[in-house]
Amino acid sequence: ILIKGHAQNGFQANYDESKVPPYTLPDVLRTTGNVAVKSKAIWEKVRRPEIIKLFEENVYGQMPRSYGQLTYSIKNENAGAMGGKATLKEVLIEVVNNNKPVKINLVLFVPNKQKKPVPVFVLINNRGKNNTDPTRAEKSDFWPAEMVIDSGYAIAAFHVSDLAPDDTAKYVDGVLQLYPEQLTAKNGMRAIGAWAWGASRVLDYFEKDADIDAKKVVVVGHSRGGKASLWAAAEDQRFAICVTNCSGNTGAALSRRRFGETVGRINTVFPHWFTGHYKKFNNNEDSLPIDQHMLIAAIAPRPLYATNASKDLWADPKGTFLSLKNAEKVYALFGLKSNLNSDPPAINQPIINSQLGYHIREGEHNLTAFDWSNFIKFANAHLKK
Ligand code: GTR
Repeated sequence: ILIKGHAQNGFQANYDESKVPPYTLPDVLRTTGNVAVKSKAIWEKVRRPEIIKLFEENVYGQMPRSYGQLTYSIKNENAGAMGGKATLKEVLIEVVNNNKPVKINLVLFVPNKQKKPVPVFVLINNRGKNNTDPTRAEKSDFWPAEMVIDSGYAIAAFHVSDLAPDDTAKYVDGVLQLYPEQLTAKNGMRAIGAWAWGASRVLDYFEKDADIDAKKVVVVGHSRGGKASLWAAAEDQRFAICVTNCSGNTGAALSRRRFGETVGRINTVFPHWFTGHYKKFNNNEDSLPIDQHMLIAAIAPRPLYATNASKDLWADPKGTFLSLKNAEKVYALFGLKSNLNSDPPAINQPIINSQLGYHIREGEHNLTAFDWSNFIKFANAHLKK
């Protein structure tokens, strides 16, 4: 089967459930020192930090802990945007380190009717910049800003190229200039790490914007952006909710299933996304010290919403659902229930009232108005209680 939109480069993907090899997931509730994790305290003090470290070391790379300076300026403000429904702010966020700047261009709409501060959705935009057109001359379901504003939320977006261009050679022209030691280190961050780091800098800005409730930031990403939204929420516990849309391999899907995209394929076609050490696991998934259910678990107890699309087997819908299922026991340590059944829900039947939410949408690999309408419902269910 050739899944549309994804060049196969001679790579043979498995789409046959009966050919998924037998595998054993690392136990999310057992420390590397072989101690069973039975309390929230041990989870938070020992196991969660251990898991974050394993992902840094083996998958996404180190996250720089500090930076020299963060400043911002409002480049454009329009209180009469969207026919008076919203205030547009175009914000330039600038971070300087090692005497080098990185500039993040944030587009932000804040609803005018709502009492401030308001919760916000922020999209890590990995597609065309026209998807987040501040003039609204162009509108796109990839970022349906009017719908989000009408629901009483602010909506923001930044483009990944501001942090690290999505290109095997040019990815170094961004954040990595600020942290040259990351580039030489085998466990240094690469493009996906840089995008996630950028999401945290946007959150730093939200903390300074009186219109925004920085304790209610929903980080959203699609596909490669969804890998970054997961990593951002895992690394930075200030994010209130994580949304990962069709994130697939090295996103929300289990690597050991080797269904659709695999670690070897992703590292070959996108060598600039993950840390150098990750290449050791090409065709060697069983020796990974983690699997992606542990990334979901690292986000606990915060609500997480994952999605797939029925025609996007490349992103392994079943493997995504199983990641969530295998993270449930960590949420349970916090006394939080997930209302996922043992099998994935039917197509277009979202599971919203659950700490771990999920839907599989009819259609192709994409981020659509249907997806967003459910992110809003999920945020309503979790942020308004
Ligand atoms: C594909 C890649 C996926 C996913 C996707 C996208 O080519 O194999 O991992 O990131 O691109 O971002 O749409």
